[in-house]
Amino acid sequence: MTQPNPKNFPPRFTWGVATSSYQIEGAAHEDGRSPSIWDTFCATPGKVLNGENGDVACDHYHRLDRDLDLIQSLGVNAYRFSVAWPRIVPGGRGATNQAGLDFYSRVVDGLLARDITPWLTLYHWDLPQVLQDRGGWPARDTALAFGDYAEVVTTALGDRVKHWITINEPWVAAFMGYGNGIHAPGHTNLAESFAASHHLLLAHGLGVQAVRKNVPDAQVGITLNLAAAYPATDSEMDKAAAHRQDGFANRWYLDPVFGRGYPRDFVELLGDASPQAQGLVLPGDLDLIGVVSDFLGVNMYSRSVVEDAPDDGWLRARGLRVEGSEYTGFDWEVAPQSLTDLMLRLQKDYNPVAIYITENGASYPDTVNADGNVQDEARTRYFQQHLAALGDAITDGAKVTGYFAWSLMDNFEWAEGYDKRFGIVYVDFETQARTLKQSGQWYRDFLARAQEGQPVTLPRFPAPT
Ligand code: PNW
Repeated sequence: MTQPNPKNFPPRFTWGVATSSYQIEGAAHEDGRSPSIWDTFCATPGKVLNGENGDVACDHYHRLDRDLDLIQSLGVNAYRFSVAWPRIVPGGRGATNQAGLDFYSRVVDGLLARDITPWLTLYHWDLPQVLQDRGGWPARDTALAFGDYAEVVTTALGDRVKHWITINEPWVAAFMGYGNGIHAPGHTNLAESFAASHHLLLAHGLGVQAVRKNVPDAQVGITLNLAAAYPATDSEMDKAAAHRQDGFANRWYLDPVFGRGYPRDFVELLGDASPQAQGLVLPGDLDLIGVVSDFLGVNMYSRSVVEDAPDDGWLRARGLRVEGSEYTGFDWEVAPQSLTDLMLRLQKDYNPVAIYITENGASYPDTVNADGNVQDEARTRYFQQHLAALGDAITDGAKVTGYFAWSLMDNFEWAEGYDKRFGIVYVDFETQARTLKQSGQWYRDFLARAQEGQPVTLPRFPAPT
């Protein structure tokens, strides 16, 4: 079996676990939080598996201290979480809700007391519904409202939070929210989705500005979900299809964030649906989006293998299931080598100052055995293979400086409800009991070896049973 070598990771590497607000918090109607587009989407029949929602989720909002102990017991030195905009500015714009800020202040203080570095994501998809009612991400005003919200959060928490992620996965928020409609708010309009993508990137630029202004000693970046795209065959047609897929999933976001503007071939392909053709790219926008940031966050789960498909929609590319490959419970191909390829390609093509893997993980249908253990061999192997692949990329020159496993615990997996489990901690959603899975034990033991000889604080609490 492929085993990662802890020695391949440089000293002071950031090792963490990640979550997001709507997926874990619950307390959806408490302490002044207003509805987000996900509350609305979940309440719309047929949108989320089994009609489930995030009203309770992992009840993290009420179990904060125990969950922070759990995080500490893993021996991580960082924790990535997101702030729910509707808790902070329930009206989308305007008045601040102090109770919302107080909760995240407790999160941050609890982490710092345990010697864990907080990594704060400002937007992980829970847009206040009131802003969707005024047009959502396809409207430029939403980006401006995000700028105000970022101003509030950086002012309130910037004295203690020094690692900021502006936007999580603009591709998913834009395309799955407004293009294929699988995510909230469930619209299906290509032009709208590309308008949304431009305003999400604009929001990133405004977020960087707010962090720089209010937390000058902070590091700030964006998190993109990236998947290396490979042609199904060596044919020129399939190679061109893979290049289009790469434009769609990767270059559309990477190019502007690294100051190059939008990739011209893809603007052309989009035609009337491009933000340029819609007249949405205003003077100064590309400078704002391309402002130099401190790191690139990458969420990596899989790769895509595509063939030319002349009749298949506007992208004319079809993703293929790879014969003989292993697939996760989410039906995503397990493709660790593509992580090495992706990291080296980013280093070569974009030369980022630093790359953090802000999410990586796999979903499988876990069960608790009679002896109380969760033997998630497949997930354990997934982490081992991907960390080995990441170690290879670092050895070959990729400037990767951190890794966050997705996720700390099983949680509300968006359109899949509670059916898909990504946690290294098992959550019984009836009792809210948490059980460290075999993968979590492996990760904890691996981190102990990777951080050997480094200044780490040993957990003050025993691992929960
Ligand atoms: C990410 N895709 O979502 C999110 O950041 C997490 O909140 C989520 O739980 C996790 O991955 C697992 O799904 C993605 O279709 C959703 O390529 C869809 C895609 C990628 C990432």
